[in-house]
Amino acid sequence: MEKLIITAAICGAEVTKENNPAVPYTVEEIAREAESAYKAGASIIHLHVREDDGTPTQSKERFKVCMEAILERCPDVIIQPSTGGAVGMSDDERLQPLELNPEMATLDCGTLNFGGDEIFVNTENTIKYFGQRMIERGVKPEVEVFDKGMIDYAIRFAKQGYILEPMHFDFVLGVQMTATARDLAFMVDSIPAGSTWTVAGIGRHEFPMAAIGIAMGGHVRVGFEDNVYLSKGVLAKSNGELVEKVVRIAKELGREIATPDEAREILGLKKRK
Ligand code: KMH
Ligand code: ZN
Repeated sequence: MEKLIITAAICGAEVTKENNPAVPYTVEEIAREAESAYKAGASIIHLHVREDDGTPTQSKERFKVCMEAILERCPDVIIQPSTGGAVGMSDDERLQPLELNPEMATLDCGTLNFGGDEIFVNTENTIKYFGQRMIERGVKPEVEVFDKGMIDYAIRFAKQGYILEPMHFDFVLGVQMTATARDLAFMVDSIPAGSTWTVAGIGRHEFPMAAIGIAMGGHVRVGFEDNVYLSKGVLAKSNGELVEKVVRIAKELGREIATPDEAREILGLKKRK
């Protein structure tokens, strides 16, 4: 089987220090959490950034400082900024980190309920606009899908030239859709041949989905954005602890861990100078 790419979603936009005091806000905290995940075996950092008080921001300047701080500690890691940002942000606000020419960025392929009255809006025009901007800048999208209909959107938009193939999908399970082995198998079966995929199980689904994903030959995302617990009732002390647990599961199942350069090879990324 291919080596395992571990993505660490270290920060997110919704989780707070009240959920887990180790959730990073400041530049120093974000760099610390990225380094802990990288040293444990993560080759991709999925990045949201915050103001020092925890307010989510898509500011290009804040991303720049955070990305530089991460690369100082993890020189070869792949940084994948979010273009999802936080619920309620405008398209252009969300797209700011693309101006820094990252190797990858997320491309959310549909609108969904996000708890309470919150709706995470991604209209057809938003998806096309984001896809086009990523093509222009040579940024590989991580096609983020929260249900099977979003895969169908991605396939349609790829046919129309808004997303380049082969696509790399991230199945985020346990938000809109349930997170079972059957769900994951259905998602994997629904993507075009030649695509790559990662699974991100939310909350208590994080490690069961990781284990199934590893056994199926896919890739895995963990991190505070998705889950703050190492096991039931035990808060993780760092993102690194969550990545270490995935590495232990992978070793038991005979999957080797991909370095950032091996992840680039698998995903067809060109390393930025
Ligand atoms: N924070 C969510 C509203 C992404 O990173 O692209 C969007 C999100 C998805 O987290
Ligand atoms: Zn995110």
